[in-house]
Amino acid sequence: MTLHTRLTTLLGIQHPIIQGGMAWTATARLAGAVSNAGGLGVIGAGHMPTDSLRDEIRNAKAITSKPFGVNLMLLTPHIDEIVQLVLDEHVPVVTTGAGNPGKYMPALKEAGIKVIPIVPSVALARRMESIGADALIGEGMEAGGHIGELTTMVLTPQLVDAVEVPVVAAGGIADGRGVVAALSLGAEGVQVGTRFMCAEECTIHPAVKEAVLKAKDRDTVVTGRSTGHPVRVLKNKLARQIMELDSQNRPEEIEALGAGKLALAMREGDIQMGSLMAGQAAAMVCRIEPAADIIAEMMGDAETLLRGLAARVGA
Ligand code: TUI
Repeated sequence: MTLHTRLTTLLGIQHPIIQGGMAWTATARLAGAVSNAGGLGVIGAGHMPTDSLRDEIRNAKAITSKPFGVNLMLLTPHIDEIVQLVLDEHVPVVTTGAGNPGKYMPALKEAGIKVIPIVPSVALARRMESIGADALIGEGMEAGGHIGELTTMVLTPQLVDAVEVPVVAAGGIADGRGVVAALSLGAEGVQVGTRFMCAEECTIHPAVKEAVLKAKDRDTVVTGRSTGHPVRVLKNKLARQIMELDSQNRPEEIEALGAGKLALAMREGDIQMGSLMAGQAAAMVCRIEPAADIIAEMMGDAETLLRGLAARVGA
């Protein structure tokens, strides 16, 4: 059995799993592996220079002939140039994060690109659907990185009730149980970030993978609320310094202290002074393994669980 939803049909993928487009983390190697395994691999553009992203997109095309996506991080200053690049490169799917992609929607749609905005609220979801979003990712605050206020458990069903397009649940989903829970809430797919940080093909520094593997249930914290851009990270020295500045309401100093710290973690492996963006599901990640194994296990367990539930109610 495979799970088909409107999302798998829309994207031409085998399994309803989108890999989170994590900045400095989701490179072509991970995205290509996820797409080859039947999910949707996504390159995280983050603050990447345009030339580097072009190379990454071409690498992904060399690794996989299947659909893949690019996540546009809308706070990046050269976002106009990045949008032009994904248009020029005919990237099949775009997800967007950290803002409202409205300005870019007409050009992306015109080019035949499937656009899937990540939204933290019902109001933004409705707006995105009205301007042509093909699907929506509702991201709960269990997720890592920049987050909204609502949990996946309450955001997902409200989005499903508010819009017609397929809804993808994100935040806190790392195994087959999460997939079934998301489907039960009406989602037609899941986005998984943190678990893919520990995929073999994920190119982040091994010290960060170790930190994710070690993480327990209460090891993430939300920092930077005073800046208006709250970010969930694994607790470390940097997180404690930012929390202290948050408590003193000194947002400018947080912005200055945070600059470049995601790359410091993911590329250099500085797990004390780097920004270890990861979701609460870090505590559920137990091993480093190929992306294909992550997808096969999640979908296999989801299917077994669905059958078990059906048997329990005598269906
Ligand atoms: O975008 C993410 N996660 C991210 S982006 C990122 S890079 C960054 N680093 C420091 C500060 C800020 C960003 C790290 N992690 N997830 C998707 C997501 N999008 N979560 C929340 C949102 C969101 C928030 C507000 C989407 C739209 C939005 O709209 C506000 C508006 O303009 O209406």
